[in-house]
Amino acid sequence: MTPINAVTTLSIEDGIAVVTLNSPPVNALSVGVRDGLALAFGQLLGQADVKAIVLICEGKTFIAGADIGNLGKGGPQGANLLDCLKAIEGASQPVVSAIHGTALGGGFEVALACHYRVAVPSAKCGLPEIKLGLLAGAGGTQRLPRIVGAERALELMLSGEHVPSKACLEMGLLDALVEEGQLRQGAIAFARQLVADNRPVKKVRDLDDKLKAARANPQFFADFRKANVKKFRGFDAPEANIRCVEAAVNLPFDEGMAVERKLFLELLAGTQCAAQRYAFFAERAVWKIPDVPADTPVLPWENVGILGAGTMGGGIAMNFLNKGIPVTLVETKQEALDRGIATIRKNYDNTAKKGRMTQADVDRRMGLLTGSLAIEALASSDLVIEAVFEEMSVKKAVFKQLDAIAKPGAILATNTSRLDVNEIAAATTRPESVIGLHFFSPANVMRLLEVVRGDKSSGAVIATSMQMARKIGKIAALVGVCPGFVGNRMLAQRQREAQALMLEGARVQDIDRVLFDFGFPMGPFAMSDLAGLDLGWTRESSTGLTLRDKLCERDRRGQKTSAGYYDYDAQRKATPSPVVEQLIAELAAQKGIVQRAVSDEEILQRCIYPMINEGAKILEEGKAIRASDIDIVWINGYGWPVYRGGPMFYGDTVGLAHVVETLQRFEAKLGADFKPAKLLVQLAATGQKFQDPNSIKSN
Ligand code: 3H9
Repeated sequence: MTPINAVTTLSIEDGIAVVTLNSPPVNALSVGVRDGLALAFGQLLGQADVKAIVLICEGKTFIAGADIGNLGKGGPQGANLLDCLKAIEGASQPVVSAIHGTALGGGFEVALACHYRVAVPSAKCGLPEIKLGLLAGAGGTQRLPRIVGAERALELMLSGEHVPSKACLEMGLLDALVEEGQLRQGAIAFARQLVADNRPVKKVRDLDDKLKAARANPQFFADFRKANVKKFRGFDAPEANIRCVEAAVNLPFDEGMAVERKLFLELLAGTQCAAQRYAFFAERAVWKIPDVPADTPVLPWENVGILGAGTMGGGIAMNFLNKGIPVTLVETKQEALDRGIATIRKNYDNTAKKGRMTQADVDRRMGLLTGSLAIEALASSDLVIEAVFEEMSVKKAVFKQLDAIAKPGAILATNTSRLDVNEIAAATTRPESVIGLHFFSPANVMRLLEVVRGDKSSGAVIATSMQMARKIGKIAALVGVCPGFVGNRMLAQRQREAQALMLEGARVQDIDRVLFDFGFPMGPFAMSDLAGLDLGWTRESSTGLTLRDKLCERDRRGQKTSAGYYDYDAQRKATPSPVVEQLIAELAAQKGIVQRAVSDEEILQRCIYPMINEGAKILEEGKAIRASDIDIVWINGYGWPVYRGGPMFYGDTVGLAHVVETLQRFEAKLGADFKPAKLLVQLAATGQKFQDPNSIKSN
C-alpha cells in the first residue's frame, strides 16, 4: 500500500488498483481528500498495467459530501472537485466506487462520476443538499436524471432522501450489491469481472434514454412546480434544483453543468444556505453539554411510566411504544384511562389505514401498553413522566406520591411547559432525580423536546434524558428553569406585541400575513384560533377586559366554534370578522389608544426583535447553553423557518447593532418592554454575533 497523501493510499494487485480514502469522521471532501483523489487518479490514468480502479473509504462511511463547515469559505482550496470528477469519468479503465455507510451529496456525485457502483446492503445514497439550502454542485443534478429520469430525480433531490441500497439497485443507481462486511473483496471481484468480460467504461454523462419522457411532456416542470407550491414556500433552493433538472433534460451535458454551477454558486452565497448550514451544525451541537461530558454514565432504563392519559400523556406514550419500549399509563378514573388508551389505538389504526403501518405493528405497540388506576403501578418504572393538570399544587402532590413509591434511581420527570421544576423537585426527597421533559403537542409528532435541568438534577439524569430523547427520535435542547423555559418565554414576547399592535391599529389579518410571509406556518391569531381561545379560560374567571375574554364570552372560541379572531366557513376558510374589528376598536378606545396605520416593517420588528432580546436575556442568565440551542427550539418547536436559521441567527443576519437601535427606538416610544439586554448591547458594541464561538463566554 503506497501513501498518496495524509488521507489517501493506493495499492495495485493483479492489475486492479484500489484508492482508499481515510478522513474521519465522514470522509468529507476536504482539501486533503480532493488532493488525494487528484493525485491518485493522476497517477493511475493511462497506466497500462492497471486494468480497473476501485475507489473505497475507510471508517464508518463512504464520502458523506462536501466539507459543510468549509463550504463557501476562503482559505486553502486544494484540487478542484469538478476536475477530479472529470478525470475519474474520463479514465480509460473502468472505475468502480465501493460504497458503505452513506454516499451523500458530493460523495454520491463522486460515485456517479465513476463508471460502476457497488455497495453493501446497509449503505444509503442520496443528494441531501436541499436540506442545506443548496443543490448538488458537482454534476449530481445532471447525472442523476440521466439514470433515474427527471421525475425520480426531482423527488430525490427535493426530498434529500437517503435511499437504501436495494432501492438504488432497482433504480439503476447501483450496479450490484456485495456481501455486508466484504466490500473491499466484493468490489475488487466485481472489477475483475468487468475486466474479464471486457466491459466498456460507462459514462453517465452519455446516457439520454431516461430524459426522453420529460422532454416529450412540455407541461412536466410546470406541473411539478404547481403541485409543490405549498411545500416549497419561502425556500430558494427548490426552484434552483428544478431549473437544473430542466437543464439536464433540455441542454447538452456541459451546458447543463454550467447552469448547475451558476445556480449552485448563487445559492451558496445566499443567507438561506448560510442559515441551513448553521442549522445542520446547531442540530449536532445541541447534544454537547459542557458540564455533562459525553462519557457521563447513563442510568439503565427499559420501561417508562406515564402519569396522565390525556392528549399529552397519550402522545408521549406513543413515542416510546413506537420504539418498542413498554409503557405503563396511569390515570385516576377508569373512563379517562379508557379514553386515553382508545385514542392511542385510534391514532395507530389511522396510520395503518393510510398504509404507513401494518396491523401487526399496531398490535405490537398496543401490546406494550399497560393501563392502571393505581400510581403504585409505577413502582418499577425506570423513567416516570408526569403529564397531569398544569397547576403547581397538583404537580407537587403527584411528585410527593411518586417519591414514596418510585424505585431508587428512577428518573422522575415533569412535562410542565412553564412551572418551576425546582419547586416540583423540592416536593420530593430526591431532587437530583427530578427533571423537566417538556414535550410539544402533538407529542408523538413534534420533534422538539426541552429538557429542563433543575438546580439539583444530577449529571446522570441529564445525560440519560438526552440519550432517551435521541432514542425516541427527538431533538433535545437542554434549558434552565425560568418561566416558560426557552420557547414559551420567547413566544410570550411575540404574543404581547401582536396584541399590542392589534390595539394600536394593525389589522389581525395583516399581523398574521406579515408573520406568514416571514415563513411561519401561520400567524399568531390564526394559531390561537386553531388551538382554541378558551384554553385555560373559564366564564367564572373571565374579566371581560381583554379581547380574548370578550371573544370567549361571545362563544368565539376559535375554529371549533367557526368563529374566533376570524370567521370560518364550513371548509374552515378564514375571513376577517367585522365583529372582531368592532370589539378591537372599542377596546382601544376604552384604553385611550388612538388607532393608526401600522407598517409591515413595524409589525415584523415589534414581533421578532423582542424575541431576540429575550433570547439574549436567556443566554445572559445561563438558561440556554448557546444561541444555536435557542434556534433549535424555535425551528423545531414553533415553526420558525429553517431558512432564516432561528431568531438568534436572524438577529446576526440583520445585524445586532440594528436590532439594538430599533429596540431603543421602540423603548423611547413604548416603554421598558423593549429595553435591550446587556449581552445584546455588548455584542453589538463590539461587532460580535451570537454565533461567534466566544460571544457568550466573553460577556
Ligand atoms: C455537498 O456535498 C455539496 C456538493 O454537492 C457540491 C460540492 C462542490 N461536512 O451527523 P453525525 C460531521 S453538501 C463536515 O453526528 P451520524 C458532523 O458535524 C454536503 N462535517 O453522525 C459530526 O461532527 P461532530 C452534502 C460533517 O452518523 C460528525 O461528522 N452532504 C459532514 O448521525 C458526525 O456526524 C450532507 O449533507 C460534512 N459533510 O450521521 C451529509 N457530515 O462529531 C451531511 C458530517 O463534531 N451529513 N459531519 O458533531 C449527514 O447527513 C450525517 O452526518 C451522516 C452521518 C449521515 C453522514
